[in-house]
Amino acid sequence: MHNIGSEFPNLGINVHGKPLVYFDNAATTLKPKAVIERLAQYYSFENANIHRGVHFLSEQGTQNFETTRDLCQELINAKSRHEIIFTKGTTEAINLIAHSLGRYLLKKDDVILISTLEHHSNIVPWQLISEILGAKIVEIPITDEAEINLEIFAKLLSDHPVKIVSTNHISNAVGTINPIKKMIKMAHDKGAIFVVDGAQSVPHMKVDVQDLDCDFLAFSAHKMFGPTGVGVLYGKEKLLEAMPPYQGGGDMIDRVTIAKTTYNVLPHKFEAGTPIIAGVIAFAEAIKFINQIGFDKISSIENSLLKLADTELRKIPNLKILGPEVARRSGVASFVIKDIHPHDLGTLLDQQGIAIRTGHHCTQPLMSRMQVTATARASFALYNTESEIHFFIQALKKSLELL
Ligand code: 7TS
Repeated sequence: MHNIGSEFPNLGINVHGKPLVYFDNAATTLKPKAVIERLAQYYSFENANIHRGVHFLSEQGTQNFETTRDLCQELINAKSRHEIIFTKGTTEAINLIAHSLGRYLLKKDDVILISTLEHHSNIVPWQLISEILGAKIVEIPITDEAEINLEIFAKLLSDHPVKIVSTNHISNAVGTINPIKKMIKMAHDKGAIFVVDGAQSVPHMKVDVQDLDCDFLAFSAHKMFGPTGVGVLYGKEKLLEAMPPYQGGGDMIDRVTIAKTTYNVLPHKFEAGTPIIAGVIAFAEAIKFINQIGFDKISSIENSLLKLADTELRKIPNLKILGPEVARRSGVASFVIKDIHPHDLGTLLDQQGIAIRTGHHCTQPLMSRMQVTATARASFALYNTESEIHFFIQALKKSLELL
C-alpha cells in the first residue's frame, strides 16, 4: 500500500483551522475508505435482515455476515467458527461472559481475580454478577511501574478458591503488556478459567487463542479500523456449549412454546435479535486491510512511533510517563506534568489540531494506584507519522508556556 494515510479520509480534515493530528487511537481508530464504502454499499444496495429470509438480499446478507465470522476465526486462530460470537463491543462481550459463565460456574464465596489495570468494563460486570451470586472479587495488585508481579499472582491463586481470572492483555490507560500466556498456564494449573480483554492487543499484534490457550477473548472492531457497535467474543466451544444464553429473543432459539424454549446451536445461541448487520459486514474490510499490511509492519511502525514519542516526552521537565519502560508497553504514552491539569493540556493541544485523550480512561482503580486523578494519553496507529510526533512535542511545549 503506497501511502497508508491516504486511505483514511478523516486524516485530511482541519480542526480549529489546523490539520488534524489524531493521537486518540486507543479510544477508537479512524476508518479506511474500504470500510466506509462497504457500509454505504450495504445500506444503498444490499439492505436486508439476515438468517431468516429466503429471498436474494437476505441470503446474500447472511453469507457476507458469516464471512466476517470466518475472517475473525482466522484472525485469532480459533479452532471453530462457532467459537466467534458477535457482540456490540468488548463491553458487551465481557458482560456476556460475566453473566453467563458466572451463572454456570460461580457459587457463593468463589473468587474472581481481576487486576488493578482493568478498564471499568472488566470490573463492573464482575461486580454485578458477584452481587447476585455472592462471589468475591480479589484484586491482583500491580507494581509502581503498573505491571503484574507473577509471584504475587501465584500466591493469590494458591490462597483463594479462584474460579475465574480476567485481565486485559494490554492496558488502555498506560500500555502495559501483561504476561498473559504465563498467567493463563498458572490459572489453568489451579483449575481456573481465564478471560482475556483483548481490546488493546488484537488491533496491534497477532493474538492466537490456541497458542495462548485462553478460555475467552473479547475485542472491539472500532479499535481496529472497523465500525463502532461491533465486537467479538471468542470462547472455547465446550464452555460456550455449557453456558446459558445471555439474552433471549429472535435467532437464538430452536423451538419456543409458552412453557419452554430450546436454544439454537452456537454461535446463534448468544446472538439474540437483529445484529449490527452492516457493521459486521464492513468489519470484514477492516480485517482484510490489517491482513494486507500484516502485524509485523503494524507493530514495527507503531513501536517506532511510540519510542520516538517516549524519548521526546522524557526531555520535557517535570513530565512523568506512567507504566513500564517503552519496550514493555504498546501503543500508548500516558503522562502527567507537575502542577498541570491534563484537561488544560488537552484543550490547548486541541486548539492546535491535536486529538489526545485526557482523564481517567475508564480505569479509576489504576489512577488511584498511580496516585493521579487523570493523565494525558497519546495513542498511536499505523497512519501516524514521525513529523506528527515532532509537531505534537512542539505544540506541547508551546502549551506549557501558556499554562
Ligand atoms: N477494555 C479495554 C482494555 C479498553 O481499552 C476498552 C475501551 C474497553 C475494554 C471497552 O471497549 P468498548 O469498545 O466496549 O467501549 N477503551 C477506551 C479507551 O481507552 N478510551 O476510550 C475507550
